[in-house]
Amino acid sequence: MNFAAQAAERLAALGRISDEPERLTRLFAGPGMRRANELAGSWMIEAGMTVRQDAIGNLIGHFPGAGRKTLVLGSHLDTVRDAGLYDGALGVVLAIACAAQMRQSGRPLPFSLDVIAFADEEGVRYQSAYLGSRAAAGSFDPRDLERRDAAGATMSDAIRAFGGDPARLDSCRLETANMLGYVEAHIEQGPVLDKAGHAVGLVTSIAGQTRARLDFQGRAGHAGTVPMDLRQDALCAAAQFILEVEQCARQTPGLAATTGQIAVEPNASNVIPSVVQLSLDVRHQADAQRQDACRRLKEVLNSIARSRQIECSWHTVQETPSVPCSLALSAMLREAALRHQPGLMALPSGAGHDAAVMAGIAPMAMLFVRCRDGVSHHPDESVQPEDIAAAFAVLVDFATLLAERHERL
Ligand code: HGY
Ligand code: MN
Ligand code: MN
Repeated sequence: MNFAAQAAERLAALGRISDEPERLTRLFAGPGMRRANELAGSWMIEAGMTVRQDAIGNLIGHFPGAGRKTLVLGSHLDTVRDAGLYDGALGVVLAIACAAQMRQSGRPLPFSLDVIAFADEEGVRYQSAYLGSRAAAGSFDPRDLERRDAAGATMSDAIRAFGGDPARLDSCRLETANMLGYVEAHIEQGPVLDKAGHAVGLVTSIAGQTRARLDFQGRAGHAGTVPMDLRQDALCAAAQFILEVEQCARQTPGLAATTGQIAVEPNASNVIPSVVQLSLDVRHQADAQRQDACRRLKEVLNSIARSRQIECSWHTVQETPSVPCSLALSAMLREAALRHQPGLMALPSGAGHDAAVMAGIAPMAMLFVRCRDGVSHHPDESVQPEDIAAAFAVLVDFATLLAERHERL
């Protein structure tokens, strides 16, 4: 079977593994992740790798090579709610296939090859992204273990129930002294490559992110009897803030800001809302710009609180700095890509990736793969088989170039 057909079959198989019956949702340490790890683990073994699952649930395939160095390839197997087939899974399928190809080539590999399927890049279940890669990079915050999901289960209980060990997350830390680098292939999740007619592209940097939770505390009341000028309506305050966030992002070049989640109490049609909880996601390639935008939004929040006599509070849940890709690894990725595509674009990633965390412990590079109309985080996510084949060829050529030149890194 050719690689593209195998990849399509494997992505479809992963797409059928979900925590929800009607749509693809595979969350950290859930039943879907267990089955996805089993399936991807079987592919790693087929590729000639030894396989282990670490204490947080990362799946790690190891292909021994000569020498002490290790190249790490990977992406994530968790998804958002109602996800597409390719975000994360494509990078894992490509990495396993690249390892299999390097083994089948018969040429001895001058470094070991690890493939990691990270346990939680999206952060959907516990509102804290990159749990798997943070554990692997040694930057996991143990206080996160006490976070509770929507059902009230703590992260540590979820890890234990999954078969992991929350008391031994230090053991997830990768050996970095001999790590050549981390390279991730991932769909672009934007329209740039599609508009340019390019199958693959090179990533220059990954945007920094601020994820926050905003609480609005107003006063419940009867929808029919409380006069409009005497209300402390938490939902109206939140609605005003949401539009201010949109305006701030529209007016700040390069800023993306999103309020994706909202919870309203008591959530009854005839009661003035008393409590609202809102998520906020702010991103920019330049950290100073992102931080300045957050400062301005905090001022807006305080002004709304005063004018509406609402208590508002901002809780920063997670901050991830903008990270540049390794010039040396990217140059090799560029050389490999130009063998398969006459022109090559280099573009920043507005989306976050485990690569942003791995950049903290090793040189990092990313290969973007075109996705139709840039649609992602949606079941309409779509990648052409020939683009998957192109990405595979680039990744194999990159690993081959690295095998020839790794001493010069
Ligand atoms: O949200 C993101 O940027 C990524 O898809 N987790
Ligand atoms: Mn995603
Ligand atoms: Mn992703």
